[in-house]
Amino acid sequence: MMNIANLGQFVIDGNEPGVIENVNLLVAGKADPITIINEGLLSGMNVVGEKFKSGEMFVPEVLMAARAMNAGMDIVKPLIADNDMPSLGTIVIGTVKGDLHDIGKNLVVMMLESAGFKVIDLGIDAKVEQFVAAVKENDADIIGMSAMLTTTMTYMQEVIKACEAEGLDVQYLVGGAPLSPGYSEKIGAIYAADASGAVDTAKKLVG
Ligand code: B1M
Repeated sequence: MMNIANLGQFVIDGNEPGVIENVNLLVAGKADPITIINEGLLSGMNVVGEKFKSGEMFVPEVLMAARAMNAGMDIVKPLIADNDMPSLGTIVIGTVKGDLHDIGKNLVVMMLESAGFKVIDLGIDAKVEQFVAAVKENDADIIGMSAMLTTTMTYMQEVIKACEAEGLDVQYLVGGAPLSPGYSEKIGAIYAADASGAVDTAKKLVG
């Protein structure tokens, strides 16, 4: 029978067919779905996060690993009752209004999901009303905003002001090339430089 610990290596290698085959073997062998996720898929993705942070892995490899992990998740998720799914917290995320860049944001989404967060992805060109509605609907802990243009990053402050006006109890995580820690602090948000940093920061925010 397939060893769960070995499954992590298929994720690290971005070997999607390998992940699918071995998750199916584990499921057929009656392995616990939560254990498959935690000790196989997520533990592999954690290694990927560390390697990305230390510069040992690069964006395309991380994307392949995340795709492989998600393929495994797609098999296991239907076997788990919603209440049993491990979740560190809920994050509503989007690339802000006027901005169509989503490669970095998608990477952040994948890493957050891999780390165990429930992520509601508003996609690109996300507007104040969408953020507010999604936070209310999902009782979210964090709003994540991405911007790649100097002309769109200022919109983040509008989202924060609107949420404050609505009295929403939520924290703000921001990132994207034109952002800086100083600017983020000024608008009342926490900055993360990359996808691994976003996961570390999100964990601290809900911890
Ligand atoms: Co655009 N673009 N682009 N572009 N584009 C940049 C950003 C630019 C720096 C290029 C340049 O001029 N050198 C420049 C911005 C200048 C500025 O404002 N300072 C620029 C411009 C000007 C434009 C247009 C205006 C061009 C035009 O039409 N005249 C236009 C704007 C469209 C719009 O958004 N309204 C435009 C369009 C496009 C494409 C559509 C062609 C394409 C986007 C495709 C897509 O995303 N689906 C595109 C691309 C690909 C780029 C570059 C080349 C690459 C961006 C990227 O994907 N990087 C970029 C130049 C560059 O960065 N070298 C450029 C890889 C990605 C993994 O990194 O997005 O930084 P990044 O994400 C990182 C971190 O920033 C961080 O983590 C990620 C992963 O580690 N991060 C977060 C991101 N979001 C986060 C959120 C978090 C935490 C961390 O918490 C929530």
